Amino acid sequence: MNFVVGIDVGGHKKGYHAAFYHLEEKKLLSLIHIKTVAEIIRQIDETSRNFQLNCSAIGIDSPAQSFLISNQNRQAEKELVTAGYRIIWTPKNQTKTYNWMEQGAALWKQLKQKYPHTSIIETFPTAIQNNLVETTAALPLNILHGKDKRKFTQDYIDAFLCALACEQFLLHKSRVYGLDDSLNPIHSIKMTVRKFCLAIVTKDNQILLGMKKKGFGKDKWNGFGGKIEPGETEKKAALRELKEECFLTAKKIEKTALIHFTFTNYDFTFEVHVYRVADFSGTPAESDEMIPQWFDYSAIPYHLMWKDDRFWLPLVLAGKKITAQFHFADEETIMSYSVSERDKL
Ligand code: 6OG
Repeated sequence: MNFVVGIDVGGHKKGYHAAFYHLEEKKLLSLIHIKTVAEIIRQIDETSRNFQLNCSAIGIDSPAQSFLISNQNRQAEKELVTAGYRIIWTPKNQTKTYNWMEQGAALWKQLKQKYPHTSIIETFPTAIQNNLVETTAALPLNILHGKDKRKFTQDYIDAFLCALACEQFLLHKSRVYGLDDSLNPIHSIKMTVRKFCLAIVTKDNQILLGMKKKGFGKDKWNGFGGKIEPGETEKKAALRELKEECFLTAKKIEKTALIHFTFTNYDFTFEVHVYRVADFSGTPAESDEMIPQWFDYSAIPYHLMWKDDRFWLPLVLAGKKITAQFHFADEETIMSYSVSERDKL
C-alpha cells in the first residue's frame, strides 16, 4: 500500500504545507503546516511506520530547480506560458531570487538524498486546478484548529493538488510540460485535449459571423471552424473549415489567439486555435453548418454568442495576440477565466 506527499513551498516565513494522500484508498491522511525539511522527513517516516505504507512519490510545487537554473531557458516554463499560465518565478532578466526558491531547492536536494528510490517530481498547482473536472476529496476541517489557520486554506489545497499530480504521475497519466528538456519536466493532471480551429474574418470594421445550424454551439453566432483532423496543421484546418462552412478562401491569415475551454460536464479540454483572416476571395454563402452575416464592430451580437467571446474577441479585433482560459459550469455559465496579451503565439 502506498501514499504520496504533495508539498507547497511558501518561503522562510510561511514554511511548507504538505498533504499526505493514501493512493489505494484515495483518501487524505493528513494536511500539515511545517517549518523545516527535517520535520517533513520526520512526518514522512512516521506516516510510513504508523500506517504501514510506502511513500511512492513526492510532488513539490514551485519548481525547485528554478532557483538553481534561473538563467537558463527552461522548456517546461515556455510550454506553460504558451498554454496561458503565468509563470512568476522567472521574470525576464531575473536578478532576484526569492527565498521560497531557495527553500524549494533545499527541499528538493534533501529529499533526493534521503529518499533516493522515491520519485520526486515538480508540479504546478495552477495547471492542475484548471484540469480538475469531477475530482473531489474531503478536506479534514480540523486543519482549521487554532488561530489564523483559515488564512492558509489555499496553501493546503495547493499541497493536495501536488499530491494529485503524484497520483497521475504514478499512473503514467500526468500531463508533462518540458518533456524534451534536459532539466526536470513539470507534471500536471492530464485531461484529454481536443483541438479546434476558429477563423475570424474581418473587412472594413466589420466581422463575418456564422449562425450555427447544428451540433455544438447550435443557434449561436460564431467564427468559422471545427475539429482539427489528425495530421492536419492548425492553420490548414482553419483554411479548410472556412472554405467548407462559408465558401471563402483566405488570402491573409494570422494566428491571433489560443484559448482553452473546460466544462464541468466534459472530461476534456477544448483547445481552440484562433486565426484572423483580414483578406480573402469569394463571397460568403450559406452551407450545411452556417448562415453567414456581416456585423459592424459596434453591433456584434454578443448576447447571441458564446459567453466567453465578449472577453477576448474585442482584443483580437484590436489586433492583439492573446491566450485565454475559460471554465464553464454549463454551456451558459462561466465559472472562471483569464485573458492575457502575448507578444507572439
Ligand atoms: P464543431 O462542433 O463545429 O466545432 N468553440 C467555441 N467558440 C467560441 N467562440 N467559444 C467557445 O466557448 C467555443 N467552444 C468551441 C471551436 C466547434 C467550433 O466551436 C468553437 C470550433 O470552431 C466554449 O466541429
